[in-house]
Amino acid sequence: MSDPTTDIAAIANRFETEIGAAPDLAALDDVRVAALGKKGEISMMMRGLGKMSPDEKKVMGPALNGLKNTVAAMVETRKAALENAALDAALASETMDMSLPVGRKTGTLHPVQQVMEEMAVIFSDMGFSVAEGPDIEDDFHNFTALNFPPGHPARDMHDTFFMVPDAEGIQKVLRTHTSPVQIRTMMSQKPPIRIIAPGRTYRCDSDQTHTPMFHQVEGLVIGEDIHMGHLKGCLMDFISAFFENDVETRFRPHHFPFTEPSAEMDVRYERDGASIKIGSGDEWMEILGCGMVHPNVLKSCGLDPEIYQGFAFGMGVDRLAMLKYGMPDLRDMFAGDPRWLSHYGFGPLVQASLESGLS
Ligand code: 2U9
Repeated sequence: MSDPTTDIAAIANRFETEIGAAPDLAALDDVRVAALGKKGEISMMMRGLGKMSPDEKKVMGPALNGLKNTVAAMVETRKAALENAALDAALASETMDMSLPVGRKTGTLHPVQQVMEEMAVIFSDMGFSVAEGPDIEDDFHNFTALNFPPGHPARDMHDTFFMVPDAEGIQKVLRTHTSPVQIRTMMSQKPPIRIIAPGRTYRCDSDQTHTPMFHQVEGLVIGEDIHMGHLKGCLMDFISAFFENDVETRFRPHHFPFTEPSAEMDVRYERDGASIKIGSGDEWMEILGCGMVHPNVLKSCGLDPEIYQGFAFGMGVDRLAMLKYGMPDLRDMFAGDPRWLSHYGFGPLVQASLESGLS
């Protein structure tokens, strides 16, 4: 009778050859099942241990266990090699030459981004710089410093998103306007100040004309001799430059907590079929809010209202983008549909400028 351990070595050799020859993962798995599966050759041999004499078991038990472990290890090694080879092949066939010129499908600049850049170009030309601040604000910068005293009803009108209070019980908010940026600027910079603050703002409001996240551009000018005439001239010039057209405007008294006096600016417009023409016509449309900075706001920022005055304004970018570029529905703006973006988006490599045209 032949030595059973010699047979085991022969079986190990045979499986080694089959495993090494398996051309892919599926073929390798067939070999594994044939050896180690429930009815595989090695599993069946191990089942036979029960019928052996104690002496035979002593020899064959460890030998068969060794065979099982050796074949399992060979399968794992071959599997890793086949997986690596598959990855190498995929990497070789899917290479991308990053130095090639961009193809037909480039991304586009969102109209809101385009409009914010156009505004920055117009205001830079008037000597403004761009200021930014955090989207998550504290109560002082978003409300108190802007002359919204605690408990004031105007706070409720802002439909504020409140954050979960932190360990010290301080509750921050998602800024409801970009005005806290101007507060931060006044507290850290000495006048004269001439800034615009573009950015995202948030209010818990969602319907046909409101999205919970929207964009504003606000502006602030502070000096020692700033008056309402500066405000009117600046905003009239801005609107004509923005609509690339002479635009007739009017100012109506209004109320904001942070400005006194306050006004809203309307522009003339007319309907031309389904589209709207801004600049002339028989109808008026509200386009922005503005006013002289309230003395309480100046005081909150450590400025003496007897020495300094200024004007401020705020406008909704999303609505201005719709008016200028004719998008019919506000909600499509932030749906992320690539067809909408390729239709209304702007070339990412074209910079808005007053010389070459804004849009
Ligand atoms: C400081 C002082 C005053 C910013 C202003 C408005 C008027 C205004 C709205 C326009 C459309 C918001 O997006 S909208 O709903 N804004 O009407 N904003 S004055 O006044 C400030 C800001 C900061 C320190």
